[in-house]
Amino acid sequence: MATLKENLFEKIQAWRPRTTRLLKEHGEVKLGDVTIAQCIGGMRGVKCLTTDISYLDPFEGIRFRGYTIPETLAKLPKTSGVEMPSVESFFYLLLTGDVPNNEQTKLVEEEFKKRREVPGYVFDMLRALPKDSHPMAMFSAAIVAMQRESEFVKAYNAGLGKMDYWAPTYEDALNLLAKLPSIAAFIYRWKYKDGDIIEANPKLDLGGNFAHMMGIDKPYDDVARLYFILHSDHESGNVSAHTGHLVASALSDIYYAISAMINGLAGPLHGLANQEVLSWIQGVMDKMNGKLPSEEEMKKFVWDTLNSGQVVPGYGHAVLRKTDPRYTAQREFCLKHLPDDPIFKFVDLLYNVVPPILQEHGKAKNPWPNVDAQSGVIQWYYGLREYDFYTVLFGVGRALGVCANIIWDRALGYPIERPKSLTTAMLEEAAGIK
Ligand code: HAX
Repeated sequence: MATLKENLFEKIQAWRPRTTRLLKEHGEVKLGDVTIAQCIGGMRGVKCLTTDISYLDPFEGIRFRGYTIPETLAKLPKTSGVEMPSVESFFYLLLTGDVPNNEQTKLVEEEFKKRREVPGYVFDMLRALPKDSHPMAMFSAAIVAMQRESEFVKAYNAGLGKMDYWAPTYEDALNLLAKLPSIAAFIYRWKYKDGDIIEANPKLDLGGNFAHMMGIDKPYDDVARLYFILHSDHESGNVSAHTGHLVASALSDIYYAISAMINGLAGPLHGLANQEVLSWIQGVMDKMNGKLPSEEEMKKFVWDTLNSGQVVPGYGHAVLRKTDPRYTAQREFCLKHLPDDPIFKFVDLLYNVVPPILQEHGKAKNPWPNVDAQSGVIQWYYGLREYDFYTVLFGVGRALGVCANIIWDRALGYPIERPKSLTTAMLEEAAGIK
């Protein structure tokens, strides 16, 4: 049977002529114009990136390799006794575009298992950091510390040709992805559990092993699988995916690129919003002495946040214009496993209260909840209450999508990214006001 890398290479060879043809024969075709508002306003809606790993429709939400979230969860193979597909089967889909059978899933499982050992110096380095460092800073540092392991750098320095860049990038990506769960779990147990580290269990899949190393019982293995899958990719323009792609476009290796990706994810407007949501909820709960507020009381808390000039975390999105299906998938999980949980009730009450308020407030283009509004409640329920760790979980998931993207960037020979900037005076001149 062919290896994962051989299967991928077959896909790459079949894909390359499509990109070449578009560039050579249709490179001048226009996809849109850029307005001053887009130039000043964070390039919102400018069509200037290509990815085939996922696509985000404003109203439908994310599709991974053409499949919606419910389709993805239904189509991927599952082992008996678990509710969610394995992360390994999902990564096969992201990387190759094919829904794997059990044998193909095994190929990824074996790749991850043989690459799982984390170099000892990474743990030494983490132990040397102040314990009050943010877990995202620890995670980013651990990843970049492994840069010396890069196969891409070795091959590049030895004179590798451009068409082959993808191959050592694939090695780096798999080497890194296989290690991220152990590093994340180490950070958690080191920082919050007195350094009581739980060794990996090589018999388990990535999600199961992560739950084991975190020291959290079933069904947290399924929570981990669902969480990593849902957070993996959201096309290429969001801060984390774009940062990973941008840094890798300079031919910086995967370790530099994914460490940078983590740094972008750590912002409160992006991945850190899941931490912010829980912290916001806890703040309200403290004020209510643990009691669930009435709808009227909740409205007042939301308005107080807005009136103090802050955003309501977990609501709004730069692209989406409806409830995030990643929110819905997690909500369904909550309805099944923790319907009576007080924080879930709280989150559900917010779902009723916040959108009309944001509409009345009149600023946010999307008043609906995003992925981060729902994800913390599940973690909290299963005992992971140190909410500044939540974005690390997001990072483990997001790395799956960004690594798959970077491998394909290299396979298709995407160049260094370099958009053009203008001065304010130039914009004024274009507007005819100068
Ligand atoms: N609460 C209050 N105001 C909001 C808001 C919210 N949830 N969402 C947007 N707005 C405001 C913006 O701050 C902006 O105000 P100004 O004109 O004063 O600058 C205005 O509405 C227009 O913003 P927008 O065009 O609707 O949204 P953007 O594309 O600029 O930003 C954000 C998208 C996700 C950053 C934004 O909605 C936000 O800050 N949400 C809260 C934080 C959050 O949940 N982030 C996670 C998003 C999902 C994600 O990436 N996860 O990782």
